[in-house]
Amino acid sequence: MVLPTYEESQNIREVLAGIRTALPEASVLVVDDSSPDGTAELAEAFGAERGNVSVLRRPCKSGLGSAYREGFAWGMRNGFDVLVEMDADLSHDPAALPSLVEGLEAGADLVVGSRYVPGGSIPEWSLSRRLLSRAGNAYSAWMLGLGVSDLTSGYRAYRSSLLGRVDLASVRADGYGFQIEMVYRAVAEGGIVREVPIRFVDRTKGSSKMSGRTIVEALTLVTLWGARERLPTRSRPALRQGRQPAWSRRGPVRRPRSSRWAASGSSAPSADRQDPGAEVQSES
Ligand SMILES: Nc1nc2c(ncn2[C@@H]2O[C@H](COP(=O)(O)OP(=O)(O)OP(=O)(O)O)[C@@H](O)[C@H]2O)c(=O)[nH]1
Ligand SMILES: [Mg+2]
Repeated sequence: MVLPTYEESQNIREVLAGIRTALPEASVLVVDDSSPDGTAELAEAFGAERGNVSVLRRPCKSGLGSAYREGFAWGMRNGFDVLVEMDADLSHDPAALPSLVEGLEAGADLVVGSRYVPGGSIPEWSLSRRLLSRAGNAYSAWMLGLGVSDLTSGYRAYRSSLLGRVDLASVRADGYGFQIEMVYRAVAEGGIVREVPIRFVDRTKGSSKMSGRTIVEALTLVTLWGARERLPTRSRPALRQGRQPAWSRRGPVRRPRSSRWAASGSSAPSADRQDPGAEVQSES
């Protein structure tokens, strides 16, 4: 479990206790950016009492994307087969952890805890906030041809073997963009992505660190990537160059609902297309 923290002193003990209840065997890595409120010390104290908590202290606030990159690299170096990410502000209910891990056991490479599949919910959000999030997700899915309804969710489980194929050091985005980029790259690597429903609640303690800048960054990157997807194959950059399409490795795949091929009226990719395919499944 990788938990990025910045000033989560009011939440960290409760989050760690919830994880311990939901997945008693899980090892937790808290990636803390020298929170002035003593979050790292509280996590270490919890670990001293209950065990199995490590704290990676970074010198200054360096962003969510880089915290996850360092946390995943730590997890892979230490030989973990499954790496889970979640926020440390109690927006993500630790009780949902087993369903994420079960999704991997059922064959997925990435399981996204989704607010937007049947059974998922965000009970407290206003209609306008809901619409903004849905629109951003729908735009990103359409631009990138991904059949995932909650691309910005930060509650996920990855197979390490998938993360090992993604060049983490070159992942550019932070915040919401980081979550979108990771699905995009997972699919580009032929990963099987699945969504399971989660209930997302707003934090009640501490303050949000997300800014409008991360929304602008995410939309800008998605637009650039989507434009690149629409270039002729030979003009595409290294991310997709030279990769054998996933459908030729794995046999037939279900196309993402919003894929370009579906949009262009074709139900299946033709053999000469260079775009990687991916199996994207939802579970209600
Ligand atoms: N290490 C580290 N953690 C961060 C940083 N920014 C945010 N976090 C953590 O990342 C998680 C998500 O951050 P939040 O501020 O809750 O952002 P959010 O959940 O997308 O937005 P809200 O809906 O406003 O809560 C929390 O556990 C934060 O403590 C950072 O720069 N470094
Ligand atoms: Mg939050």
